[in-house]
Amino acid sequence: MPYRRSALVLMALTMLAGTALADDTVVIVAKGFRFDPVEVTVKVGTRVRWENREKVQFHNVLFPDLGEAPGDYFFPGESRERTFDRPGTYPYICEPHDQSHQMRGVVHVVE
Ligand SMILES: [Cu+2]
Repeated sequence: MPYRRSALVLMALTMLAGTALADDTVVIVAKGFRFDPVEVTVKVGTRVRWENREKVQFHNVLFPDLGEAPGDYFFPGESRERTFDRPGTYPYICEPHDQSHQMRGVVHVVE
């Protein structure tokens, strides 16, 4: 049955690359002072979205290696997005919770 087969393919892709959505967006959940999944592998051009699913806690996303200012805090129900246009390994942290909770993750971008 074609539908079932495509569902299996989607499930496999989801396991490889976080939560794959139809619009080439991969979702990373911020909850319990963790990023989940901690590591994702995405293709160049993929949009990554961090969704805050805490009850009250804010977070941000900072890529220390890129020399950028920390991203604004985002609160429950809010999200942040970034599109990766070059292959590479992109470690990131939640700046206010990196020390106390080791809240960090990695985005691997491949061709
Ligand atoms: Cu945080």
